[in-house]
Amino acid sequence: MTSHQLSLIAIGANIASREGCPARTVHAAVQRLDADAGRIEAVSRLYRTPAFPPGSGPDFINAAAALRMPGPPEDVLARLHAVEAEFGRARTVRWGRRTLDLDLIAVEDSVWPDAATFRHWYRLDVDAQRRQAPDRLILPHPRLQDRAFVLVPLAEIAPDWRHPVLGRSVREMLDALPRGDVESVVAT
Ligand code: PH2
Ligand code: MG
Ligand code: MG
Repeated sequence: MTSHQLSLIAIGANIASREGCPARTVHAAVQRLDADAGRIEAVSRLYRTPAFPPGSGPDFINAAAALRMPGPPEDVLARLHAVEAEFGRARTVRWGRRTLDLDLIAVEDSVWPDAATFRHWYRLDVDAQRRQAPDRLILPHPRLQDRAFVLVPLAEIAPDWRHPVLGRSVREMLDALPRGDVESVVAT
């Protein structure tokens, strides 16, 4: 009996870290996650993507990874935050520039902390999304289905993962996005 669950991670960077350019940072971060308690089971290619919201900064390098790790989702998140800190991430401006962003997208079919909390954040309209951010972990990530820079890399490593609340696979969520969004995500 094992409690090691598979987590889906979205990786992003748009300014240099001590490792160097964003692409080097992303590679180095994956190596760091594949250590100690965790094992990386899959990594996507790297993609160049325009910053969201438009005009908010330099292009990002985005990727996705599957990490198998023991413990509850909060332990996985703590590990991601520790690796972000190692790469010099300062958590200041939301949607700002960052040396490394590791977002926990999903842990198998967990809905965390519960379905009502997930639905509250999922239903938030775009204006409210700019003003409010959850101060706790919500799974799946409430904006996963909106973001080509998350879904395109994820579709490479987990196309058949199915959203436990929305009932749609990664491939289906990607197919529902505007074509322009998807085409703006370019493999490097
Ligand atoms: N992450 C953000 C804000 N904007 N834009 C792109 N293209 N890629 C990201 O990973 C990203 C972003 C906040 O985490
Ligand atoms: Mg992010
Ligand atoms: Mg983040």
